[in-house]
Amino acid sequence: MNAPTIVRKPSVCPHDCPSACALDVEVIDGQRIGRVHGARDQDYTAGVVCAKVARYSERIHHPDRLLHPLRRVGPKGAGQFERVSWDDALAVVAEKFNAAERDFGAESVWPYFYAGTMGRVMRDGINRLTHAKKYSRFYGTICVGLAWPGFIAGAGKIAGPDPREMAKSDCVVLWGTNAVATQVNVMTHVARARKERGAKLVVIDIYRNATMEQADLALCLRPGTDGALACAVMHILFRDGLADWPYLEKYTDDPHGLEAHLRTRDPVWAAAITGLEVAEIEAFARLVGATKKTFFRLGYGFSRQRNGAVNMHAASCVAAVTGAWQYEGGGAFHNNAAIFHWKQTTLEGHAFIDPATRVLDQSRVGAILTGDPDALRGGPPVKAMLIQNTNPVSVAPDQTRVRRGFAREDLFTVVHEQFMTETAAMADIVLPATMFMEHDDIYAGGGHQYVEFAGKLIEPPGECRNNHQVICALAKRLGVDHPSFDLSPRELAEINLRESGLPPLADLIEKNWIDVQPDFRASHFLDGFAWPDGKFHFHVDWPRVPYGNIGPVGAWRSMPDLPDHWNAIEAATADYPFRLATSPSRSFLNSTFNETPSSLAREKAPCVLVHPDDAADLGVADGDWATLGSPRGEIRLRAKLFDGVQRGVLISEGIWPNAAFPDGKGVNTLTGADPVAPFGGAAFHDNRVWMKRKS
Ligand SMILES: Nc1nc2c(c(=O)[nH]1)N[C@H]1C(S)=C(S)[C@@H](COP(=O)(O)OP(=O)(O)OC[C@H]3O[C@@H](n4cnc5c(=O)[nH]c(N)nc54)[C@H](O)[C@@H]3O)O[C@H]1N2
Ligand SMILES: Nc1nc2c(c(=O)[nH]1)N[C@H]1C(S)=C(S)[C@@H](COP(=O)(O)OP(=O)(O)OC[C@H]3O[C@@H](n4cnc5c(=O)[nH]c(N)nc54)[C@H](O)[C@@H]3O)O[C@H]1N2
Ligand code: SF4
Ligand SMILES: [Mo]
Repeated sequence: MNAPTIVRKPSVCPHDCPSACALDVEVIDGQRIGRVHGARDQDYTAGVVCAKVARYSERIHHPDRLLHPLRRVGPKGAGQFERVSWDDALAVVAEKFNAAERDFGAESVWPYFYAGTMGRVMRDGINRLTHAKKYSRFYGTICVGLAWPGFIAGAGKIAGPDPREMAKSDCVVLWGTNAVATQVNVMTHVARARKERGAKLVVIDIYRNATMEQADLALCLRPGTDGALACAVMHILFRDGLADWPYLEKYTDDPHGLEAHLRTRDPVWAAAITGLEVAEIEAFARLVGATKKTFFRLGYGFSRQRNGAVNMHAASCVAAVTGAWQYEGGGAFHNNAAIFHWKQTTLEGHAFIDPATRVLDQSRVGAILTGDPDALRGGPPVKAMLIQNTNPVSVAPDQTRVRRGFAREDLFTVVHEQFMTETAAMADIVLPATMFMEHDDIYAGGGHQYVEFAGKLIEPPGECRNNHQVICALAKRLGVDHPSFDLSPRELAEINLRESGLPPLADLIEKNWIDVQPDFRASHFLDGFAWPDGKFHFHVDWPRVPYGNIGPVGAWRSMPDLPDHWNAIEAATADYPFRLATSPSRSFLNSTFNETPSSLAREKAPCVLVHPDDAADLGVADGDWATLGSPRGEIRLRAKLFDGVQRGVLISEGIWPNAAFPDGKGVNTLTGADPVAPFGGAAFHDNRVWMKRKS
């Protein structure tokens, strides 16, 4: 027998992760995937990938992959399906979509997608069909809806210093991101700064996670209190002469107004709100005040609170008061979305858009499917859905309502998936999807500055088809006759790059990735911030922040105009005495990888971390079963005693399959889908709950 031939091929990790790693993949005999490595010669990835993607062969060659189209035969959600041909499956979809359109109007069809793949053609192409058919449009709020407006409020756009500059920093502040678990490459650059420059690492989080374990200064505060911390830090900077006045006068809107406003927001005030010691707050302020090259790496986690946008803005303001933005290795960075100037004109079929077509909020899928008139924005019920790259029955907030919605016998759903997820199990038609090494696409980093290409490396198994094929085939059957549905993924990628002013596809294919970081002056806003007046804004007129397409929602009228502790969170009460965060786990990526054996083995079982003193009060011992209840529902899981949280705070890591819980109810049973100010989104880490021992 011949030894297998292993060829190393370039690729890109498609998952919903700011790292968008450049990969170096072992392809065995041209048919199978072996070990996956990080590309060594791409300087952001720098040879490192997370363990779950290194073992991708487990996922791509998983015995449970969907291989054939299926049609439901039993009752909704019972999991009884029969195999059908692609032709028959697509014919049923077209018939049902057309029936919904005929009886309830085109807006009764709602294509629903998210970032299960970050490939631009495969992820965003669904919008072309939506717009061509005037179906209800999709407003993606679940992830960035709070963080992005919060960052734009100050700097004017989502961009900032080159993330590789973390390695040139004297102090890196990881604020509300568990980077060791969620974007491991950040730690590569932090490690360099520490090794080569003796840089300090500050971690601000609500529990002692793997990232905080590495910190020189660890600030473990109460959830939803980062605005108070940021205000007290800026108070100290002004008080102690550590504010950079020449910078403030030149680059910010109203430093004197800010200073006056912060006079009452002193460390004693913030200590009471955050649960931190005054000395900890003073030490943090002194460190960032004295260290000009401080890089504030602002994560998503701390924005997933009902005051999250305000807290994100407040944290970004600290870098303006110290003037850190001026220096290489300094400033505040959240995500690089704006540097790519994506124009999705052809890919998303912008020419087809009718602005009168309603837009429905992703996070409110439960309310929408159960007929809430406000969530439906006064329009018709949703009667049919096409779902790609997302698993709402598991990941969306207020799961009880989401499940009730998907269980409607009069709702027709088609789910295009790689696995029989909880959402696919509720479908009428299930279509098998390719994985990234089985199709072509282009990608861009959120946490870095590369545009990347990844080509098809192996043939898909069974009858799997890619998202683009399904969208184009459906368009044909639904009577859409437009050349944009006849293009190949490469042709669409080529057009997308050209419309965006990015390098041509041929260059990308040849080089694998292209660096589009703007120059130093632009990245550091040295010629002005992205507001018309060129200033960093301490004052925020929230409804005017250029973000969002359904207008202000929630409690936006009571949002503070200057950085503050905005008391909009689900504070604990006598009935719900704990605050629960549902933080990501290291070995799952949202609900992805919760099907691979090694990730499951590492994460073991769903559990809740509880402070030992709280556990003692409740009579709960390590490993006991516990019940958690929020105003939205109850779940059962094991308790784990853990002293790395403040009292009254609970953490449950990871989006486990709902079936991993004894009652089949997942963690999102507890989370709320009330639209969060200013423009909607989900406060996944902001839940008041009770906890009981359960024998
Ligand atoms: N392994 C793994 N990687 C992932 C994901 C995953 O599920 N697993 N998900 C991917 C996706 S879609 C995203 S958006 C990113 C998100 O990645 P991150 O930006 O890291 O955001 P989160 O993981 O939601 O939360 C980060 C940390 O913030 C903490 N936190 C919660 N509330 C507060 C608060 O009020 N204040 C402070 N200071 N901290 C708080 C959480 O407990 C958590 O430790 O990660 C991506 N990468
Ligand atoms: N409790 C709690 N809930 C959360 C969060 C939290 O922190 N706590 N985080 C929230 C966040 S930030 C996010 S972004 C959401 C994400 O939630 P989801 O959008 O559900 O996230 P993923 O698990 O990334 O991707 C979902 C599915 O996409 C499929 N998929 C991948 N590639 C393709 C493809 O090419 N084609 C097709 N058709 N399917 C594909 C995968 O098989 C997977 O089942 O979850 C949110 N939910
Ligand atoms: S760190 Fe993120 S981008 Fe990199 S391989 Fe892992 S999931 Fe993919
Ligand atoms: Mo996300």
